[in-house]
Amino acid sequence: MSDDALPQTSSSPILVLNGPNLNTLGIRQPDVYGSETLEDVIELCRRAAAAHGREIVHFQSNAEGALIDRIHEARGTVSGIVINPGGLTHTSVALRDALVIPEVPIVEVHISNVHAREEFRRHSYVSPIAAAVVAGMGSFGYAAAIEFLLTRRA
Ligand code: DHK
Repeated sequence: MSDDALPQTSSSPILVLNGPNLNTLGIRQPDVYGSETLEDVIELCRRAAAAHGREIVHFQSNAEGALIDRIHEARGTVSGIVINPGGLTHTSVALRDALVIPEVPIVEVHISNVHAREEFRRHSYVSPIAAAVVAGMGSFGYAAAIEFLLTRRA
């Protein structure tokens, strides 16, 4: 990876990243994570971006390394990142280290209110490097995150 100036512009797409197990949305614990599928969530994100004439790119993986590789690729090509790191939120220094590499604002999203659940979900390695954190708003949290990134003042 070079240290060249980042070519991304303010109209570059928003990268929406989903970590482990989020491919099972709609099936997994619907009382906690809702009945919408990941496809539904991505469609919601697309609409939230399209309302501002903007686009998203989406990537989901159950593998930490694949998420990190995708974040590396995002450098210079995206204007912001919306990430639900799933369980890696609470465990992954490597994911957090990767997220600062693209040098764009990050919003951390959790569908559930992680603070009202088990104690281990209250700590996030990502929150300290995020511009904002959303938890407990269900799938709407992704749309809120995109709206925030597309309307915030730098
Ligand atoms: C999703 C997960 O998979 C959990 O590991 C997190 C998060 C919470 C969510 O609420 O979206 O603890």
